[in-house]
Amino acid sequence: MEIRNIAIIAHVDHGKTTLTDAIMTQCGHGDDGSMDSNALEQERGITIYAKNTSVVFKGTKINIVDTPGHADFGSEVERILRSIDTVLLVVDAQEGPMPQTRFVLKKSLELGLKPIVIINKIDKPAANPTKVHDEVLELFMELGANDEQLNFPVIYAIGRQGLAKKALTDDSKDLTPLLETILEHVPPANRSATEPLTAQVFNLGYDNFLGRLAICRIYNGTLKDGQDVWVKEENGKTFTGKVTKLFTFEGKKKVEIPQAESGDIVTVAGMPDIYIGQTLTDKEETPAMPSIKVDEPTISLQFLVNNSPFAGREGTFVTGRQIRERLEKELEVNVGLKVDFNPTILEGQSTIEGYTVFGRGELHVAILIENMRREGYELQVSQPKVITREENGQVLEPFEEVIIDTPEAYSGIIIETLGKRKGVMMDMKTHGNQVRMVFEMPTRGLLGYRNAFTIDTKGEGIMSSRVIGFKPHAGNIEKRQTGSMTSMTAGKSFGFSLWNLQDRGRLFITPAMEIYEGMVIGDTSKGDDLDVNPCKGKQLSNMRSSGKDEALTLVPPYTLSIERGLELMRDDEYLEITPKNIRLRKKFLTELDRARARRKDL
Ligand SMILES: Nc1nc2c(ncn2[C@@H]2O[C@H](COP(=O)(O)OP(=O)(O)OP(=O)(O)O)[C@@H](O)[C@H]2O)c(=O)[nH]1
Ligand SMILES: [Mg+2]
Repeated sequence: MEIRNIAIIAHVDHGKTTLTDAIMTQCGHGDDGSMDSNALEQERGITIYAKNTSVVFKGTKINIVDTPGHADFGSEVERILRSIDTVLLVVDAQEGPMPQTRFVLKKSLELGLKPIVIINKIDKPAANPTKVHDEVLELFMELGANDEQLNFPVIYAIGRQGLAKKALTDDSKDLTPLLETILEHVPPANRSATEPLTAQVFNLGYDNFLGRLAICRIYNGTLKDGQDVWVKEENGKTFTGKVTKLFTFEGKKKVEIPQAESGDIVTVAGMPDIYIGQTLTDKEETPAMPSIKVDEPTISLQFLVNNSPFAGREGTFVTGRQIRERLEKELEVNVGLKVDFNPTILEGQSTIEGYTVFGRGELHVAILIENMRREGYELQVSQPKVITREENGQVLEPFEEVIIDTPEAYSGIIIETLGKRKGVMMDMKTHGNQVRMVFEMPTRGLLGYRNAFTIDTKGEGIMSSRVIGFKPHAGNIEKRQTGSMTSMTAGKSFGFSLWNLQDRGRLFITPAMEIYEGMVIGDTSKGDDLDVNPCKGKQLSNMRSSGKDEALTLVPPYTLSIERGLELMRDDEYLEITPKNIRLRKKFLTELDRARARRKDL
């Protein structure tokens, strides 16, 4: 059977997974379920992990990799591009090219791939496929596409209805025009099974029984179950291993096979130390393929053993060793992640065991923490910091391109706020009463801004960003104008005291919650740190006469999630995460210790 290998790439939410699911359904794999199979993916409606599937259309096998569109998971996409022959670039017919569209297209063009462009969601009321087509063409030119690449085929689609067409005026009832274009346009994978074996690992998986799995593209020769292989790296490192199981994809399912030939994408078990970029060969002299480079992390934070007064109450895995082992396991599959296992972090008089974790953004790290807490881990983390670098005596920091679509009425406040956060406006276009603004700003200025953005635009604004590189440090940034409301007592929170406190700011807690001294229960609108008592009951004497007890209406709390916590937290705070709760706390729990620490800082 002939084979075609493709990846589907786009900006977040432009419809990759919906389209991949529709392809699977129309090729007889509807029972496999959505490509977004992970629990967190389903809850959030985004793809987090790149995944393979395989369908047969008109007697040809099409291997497809569905990739995540969120910029934090860009490292997933980069290496996938090395394993396929063509990309389907999906672009929303209303939004047009967005930051991640540019990033994934740039990487594809650099690798010499010739994309197929899919202008998707043409059913949207404000869709403008013709204009978006022009914008995509412009983007190709801007990114230096060669003539062959510029001559890309275009498909118009409604992924959600499983429809694709070659011209907007065509009638269509399914995805056949897209699948046909794939067969015509994507070069058949090399099927020469006789040459010496060369296969490269581009993704990792894990199986409780089989251990680490390597997902490889076979470039030459034949790979067999039970075969002894050399595993090689470009830098010369070589070791031997044995294939103990070999799988091919049928739909999303892995199916065991005795052997696979060049051109195919397979999953290999049996080598616990195998890693992305390594080459499998059957002859010692066969050279390794060029390694796969992944972009560097941009933020770092500490993962610490929980030492709050509630430590160990709610988690199953709480020790430093357990956290360490979990992080080591994560490193096996999470390519954008790095960890410094230097084990202790000093905090005042005491030491807390912990490690420094480096990630590609707040969401990247938040997903890891969320997974850990669901597995029963308990820990606390420090405020995420941007990673800086020194070059020729100059400090550099990561910068991002930010695209904002918002009703015009909110553009003023956004320009003002981003200006304070060192954002520089690069472009501004108005369509009707909508504005699209493009900014360049340090990642540091963006940290903690998403939440304010939602509030400033009353939920109507859309913001997306991606790292464009390291640039000279932009100087000091004045951030949150709010302060923390910290409990000065331990006990159970009382509705009455919360009712009194809610005028001073926004509360994170509800009545009848267990509180400890030093726990941050809200933020203050005035901007000062405030020590409060949320556990104070009402004096019984005034209660009866007033008769207004039922009238104590509490504003719904601003419940902390991991992402909200990471955004809100300040340098002198930790975010405590357990399977049951997320709490914000001061590093120093008593006011006296905080005062001491402040004095030391001066
Ligand atoms: N109007 C319209 N909406 C669509 C269409 N295709 C997908 N959507 C919606 O767009 C949203 C995002 O779809 P996904 O398929 O998850 O997008 P994605 O590109 O895989 O997103 P990430 O993997 O997170 O980058 C969902 O709410 C879909 O229902 C379409 O053809 N028309
Ligand atoms: Mg997706």
